[in-house]
Order: sequence, then C-alpha cells, then structure tokens
Amino acid sequence: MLINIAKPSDLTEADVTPESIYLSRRRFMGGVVGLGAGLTLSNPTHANADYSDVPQGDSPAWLKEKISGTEWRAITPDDPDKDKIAPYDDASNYNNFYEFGTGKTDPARRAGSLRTEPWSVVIDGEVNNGGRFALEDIAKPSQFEERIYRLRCVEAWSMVIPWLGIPLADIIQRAEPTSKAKYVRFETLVDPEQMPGQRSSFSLIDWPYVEGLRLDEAMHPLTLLAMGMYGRELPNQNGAPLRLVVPWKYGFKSIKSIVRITLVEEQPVNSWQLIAPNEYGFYANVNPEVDHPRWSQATERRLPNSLFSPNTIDTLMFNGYADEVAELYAGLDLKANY
Ligand SMILES: Nc1nc2c(c(=O)[nH]1)N[C@H]1C(S)=C(S)[C@@H](COP(=O)(O)O)O[C@H]1N2
Ligand SMILES: [Mo]
Repeated sequence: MLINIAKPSDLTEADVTPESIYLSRRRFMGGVVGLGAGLTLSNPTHANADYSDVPQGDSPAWLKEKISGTEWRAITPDDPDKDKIAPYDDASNYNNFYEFGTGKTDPARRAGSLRTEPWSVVIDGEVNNGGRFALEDIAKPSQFEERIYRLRCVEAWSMVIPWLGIPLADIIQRAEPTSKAKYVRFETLVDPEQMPGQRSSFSLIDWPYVEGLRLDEAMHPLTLLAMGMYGRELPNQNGAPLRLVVPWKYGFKSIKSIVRITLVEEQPVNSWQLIAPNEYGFYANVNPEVDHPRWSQATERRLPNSLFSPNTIDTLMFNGYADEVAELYAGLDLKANY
C-alpha cells in the first residue's frame, strides 16, 4: 500500500491557510482535497469541526507559529455524520494519564503541575544520528498536519479527536536507524514532583510508562507525533508537549509526554503488558473479534454520551483503518498476537 500524502509544494494556496481564515472558510467549502489512494479524506466541511470556542493555551512562540502554519487538511474518519468530533471539553476532561491519578478527571485537575517548557527528547539506540534534542528542533523541519482520528480505548469508549503534529516517520528517518533497528520504544517523563500519580505507593505501573511499536508500524503514514489538538497546543492532560497517536491501536499505545525514543532490536515490553500480560499485548490492534478477558470488544461507547443516549456503536476492525494498515499484519495470528 502506498499512501501518497501531498508535499507542501503540491498544495494549492487554499490547502495551506492560516487557522483563523480556515476556520471561517471551512464551513462553506465543499471541495475534497485530493490526496492519494487508501486514505479516506477529507471533506473540509467535516461536521462540527469548529474550534473557535476552544481556549488557547500558552505555549512558546515557536509552537504557536508551527501551529498557525498547519496544513489544515484533515485526514478524517469516513463517516462525518457518525464520526463527529468530540467537544473539546470532553476530550480534555475525560482522560487516562496515570501519572496524574487513575480517575478520568484527575489529569485535567492535576496536570497543571507539569512543566512542558523547556522540553527535550533523547533519541538513541540503533541510530546513527541520535542525541538529546530540544522539542523545537524536533518540530522545526517538519510540516504540521491535522489528523482527525478515532481514539478507541481498551475500556470500550471512544472519541473522535482532531490532532496536530508531524509523522513519526519524519523523526525516525532523521535519526537514521541502523540495520539492527526493528522496534521503537518510547518513555514518558518520570518526575514524581510534577506527577503526583508517581508519588503514590499503590501505583500499578513501574515508571516510566513505556510503549513500543514495530518499526514498520512506527513508519506508517498514519502514525503521528502530536503536539496539538483542536487547533491549539496539547493541554497537559492530553500528553503535552509531545505524544504518540496510533489510531488503529487501543489508546494505551498512544503514550503521552514523551522524553525518550529508542530504536531497538528486541520487541519492547510495554507497561500494560508488564501489569497483566494475559490482558494486554504488544500489538493491541483494535479488534472487535478478540475480546478482552474481562469484557467484550465488539462495541464501544462513542463519547460524548449520556445515560439516556448511550451512543453504543459497533467497533470496527483496526478501528476503521483496515484499508490502510491490515497488510502490516498479513500472516500474523491476531488472536495470539493481541
Ligand atoms: N504516559 C501515559 N500515556 C498514556 C496513558 C497513561 O496513563 N500514561 N494512558 C493511555 C490510555 S489508556 C489512553 S486511552 C490514552 C488517552 O488519551 P487522551 O486522554 O488524550 O484521550 O492515553 C494513553 N497514554
Ligand atoms: Mo485506554
């Protein structure tokens, strides 16, 4: 499969428009931006995609500048009626981020203590061009893009979230993996002073929170390093200033507040695998046919919902991204490799 994502130079002026103009224009434009085969794209009038009420955060000037240069050319889920973007208030107040507590509202209440500036990321392991890089230098050479993706948590709820960021493949290519590099391992910050969940002696997780991808998954064009959402920087509770988004996998793969990216030879063991290996695997591809030992994965609650309108929908294979990613797993037993 080849996803032909247009280069900035291929885009017309209408495709690369500052946010403010874009936001007012987007509701009136009908055209479909022509990108390559495979990806379901992109009606710029995607239902309820209006971020004008979203409060702006306070991020450094370089990040604001990158965000205003975003290609507002969303790669979207394919059903704009059903796949409505979650209101910002839901996406930023119903979170899993155990570094700030295990309750869904703990991260929004407590993540204010995280200092995201300055921030640097170590890129090391099987690479020729590793080191410690300021976030700004990681972001600078890449074009920011918007990606409207479904996020499906293994707990059987989901949301549609508009992310901003850069393909992970950009970063990995620049690091120049050696021929031994087969997997990518990610780590979240460890700092109990800033992260109250890491001070709790009852914590399940052996910090840092760790995740991993196979190198071909990491290089896949859908795999995003997000630095923003809803047309602004990431709120801390969503993993500021840098988090992974892998839309065809359960949400726990999408590790937040990343400080280290290591190219490795062996398959990394992720935090949830360590805690309960019979419940959480390395792959964690969304799959309605492979149930979690304690609950079914056949359906999900699409948020926002309510008691009177539970909004239960069928879960899709690979979270609806099968056309793009199924061939990564040709020949792999998805029941054994959950
Ligand atoms: N470091 C870290 N990353 C994490 C988590 C976490 O607890 N710590 N939770 C994961 C889980 S279970 C989910 S569902 C998503 C939630 O992302 P969101 O809060 O932005 O919706 O983040 C993932 N990334
Ligand atoms: Mo999750």
